[in-house]
Amino acid sequence: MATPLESWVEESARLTKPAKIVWCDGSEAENERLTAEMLRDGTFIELNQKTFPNCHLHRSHPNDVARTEQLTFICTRKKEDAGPTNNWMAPADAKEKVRPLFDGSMKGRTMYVVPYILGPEKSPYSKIGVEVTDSAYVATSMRIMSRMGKAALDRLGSSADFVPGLHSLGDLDPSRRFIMHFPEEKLIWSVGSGYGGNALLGKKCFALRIASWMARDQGWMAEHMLILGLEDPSGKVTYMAAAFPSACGKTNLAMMVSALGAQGYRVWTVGDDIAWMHVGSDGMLRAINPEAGFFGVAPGTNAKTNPNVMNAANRNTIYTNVAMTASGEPWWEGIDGAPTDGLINWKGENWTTGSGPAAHPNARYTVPASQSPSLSKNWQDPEGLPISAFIFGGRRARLAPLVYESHDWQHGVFVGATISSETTAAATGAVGVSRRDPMAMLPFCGYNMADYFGHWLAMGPKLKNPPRIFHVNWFRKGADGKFLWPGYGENVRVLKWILDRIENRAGATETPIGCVPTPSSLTLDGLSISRDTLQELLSVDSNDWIAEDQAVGEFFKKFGSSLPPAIAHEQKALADRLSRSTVAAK
Ligand code: OXD
Ligand code: MN
Repeated sequence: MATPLESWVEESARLTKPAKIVWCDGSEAENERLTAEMLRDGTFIELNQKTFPNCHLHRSHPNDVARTEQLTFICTRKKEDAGPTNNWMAPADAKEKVRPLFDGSMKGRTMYVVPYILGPEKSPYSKIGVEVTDSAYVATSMRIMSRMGKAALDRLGSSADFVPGLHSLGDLDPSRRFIMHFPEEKLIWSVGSGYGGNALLGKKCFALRIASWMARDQGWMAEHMLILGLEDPSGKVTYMAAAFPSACGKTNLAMMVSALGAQGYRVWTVGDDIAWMHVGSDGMLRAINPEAGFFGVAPGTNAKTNPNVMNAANRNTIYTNVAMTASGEPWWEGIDGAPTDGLINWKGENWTTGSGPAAHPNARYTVPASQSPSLSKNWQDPEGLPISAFIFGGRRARLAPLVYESHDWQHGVFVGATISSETTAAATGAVGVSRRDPMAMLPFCGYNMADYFGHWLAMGPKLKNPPRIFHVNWFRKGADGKFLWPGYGENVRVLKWILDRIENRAGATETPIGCVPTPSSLTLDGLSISRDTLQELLSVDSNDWIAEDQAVGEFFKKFGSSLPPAIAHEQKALADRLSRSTVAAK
């Protein structure tokens, strides 16, 4: 008798009508074969194999270069279960609309069956997905981003406990592009895109949208968070998880080379994008990284901003939409070194000064986590690593201080629910526009965000030692429009303050929004930063915050009566603290 997986693959093949079906085993030999095929048909362009062994360049269709949030749907029976921040379609309508696009979409093409594990192979918290796709690029990318192939099939056996994801490139026409999630039946359908989060279905579709739904039902958390360990001079490692919106520096922070290395503070990478967290038997929140690779934004990456990834991405790496030098090396804006003669842009054209960016602003590297010199030796701990702090952040040119700590769990959930950031090239649409992005999950929460806030509120009391909750802002600018804080490796100074708060040894000043560092509690030796700049970085302007809190109130109105009362209470309590502080200042 056919297993549930075999039946679903047969059903998918009946619909999409591929010329042949290949079950991926994840082996080296298979990877070599797919790579050779892609080099032959032009899907891959060979990079310089001497300096970048086993590295390849893929150029996606120019209209298919980022996640398309407007074409991404949560398909639940009841509209209110998707909530006001998601696009919604009824499951039957979604299938009726999209099925014809899959009908015969793989004619003359190969269907790859890509089984994968999200999370460490032996972890009880890991889960299995199977993606059926007509893109060899997707299959080889999934091999880097997850534990793909035989290990997943062995773990699955004849069980039906997997998340199926049907993917086809279709005709790549945006008017026939849909990324559909059916959380009630744990199913994903994606058609018309071959790019990133739209096509690598284990990432945003399963590990965040479907998993957040499962996590709410099952009492755990699936979050858009990096996981890092901060080692102190005694060798003790404290783990932290941080949520920043897309392309706001999660990968760089997770892989940071610490500016306080000489003092014994080092940063270890566990994950750069997604954290799955369960209540451990010790009452701590324990995090695993469901992924096995980094799909990071290339532009802006260099030996200063992320030396570890520069060392990791020089072998076995797939590059997408970067530029290529005359000697066949990847190139992008912000890399070390100016553009050289003969540069080819991301579309495959000769690049000339003034002809626009050579690399697409959302160009990516796909690199195995195991290649990073910063990878924690515990990154595959099956029980997950204990999280002592959550850090929220975004790009805020004004307003938010360098770092502040929330008063307690409920207040911290409010802080996370109100984060806001300027949009980036990770999604299509205008760049640089401020938007609220609660917990950096706005594009990734698979259910009603008001219920998601409720789930967060409910998680705190289940923990003996809930993580302390902080907010950071590396992007504050002075009156001259320049960044006030140097960022990158220097951000370890803020992580150290967070650690010192956890260990009850750092001073802080109470403000209406939370506790900010006293200037002397930050370790600033070796950094040239003036007293005035520091003061500006840490300042909290009550009048600006009153306007912010009112905007937050407006944002929350979209959730109507589903907004948890505790969140509304926090918004009001902040307004009261702010008005008391402006009265006191008069
Ligand atoms: C990503 C994103 O690719 O958040 O990680 O867009
Ligand atoms: Mn992300």
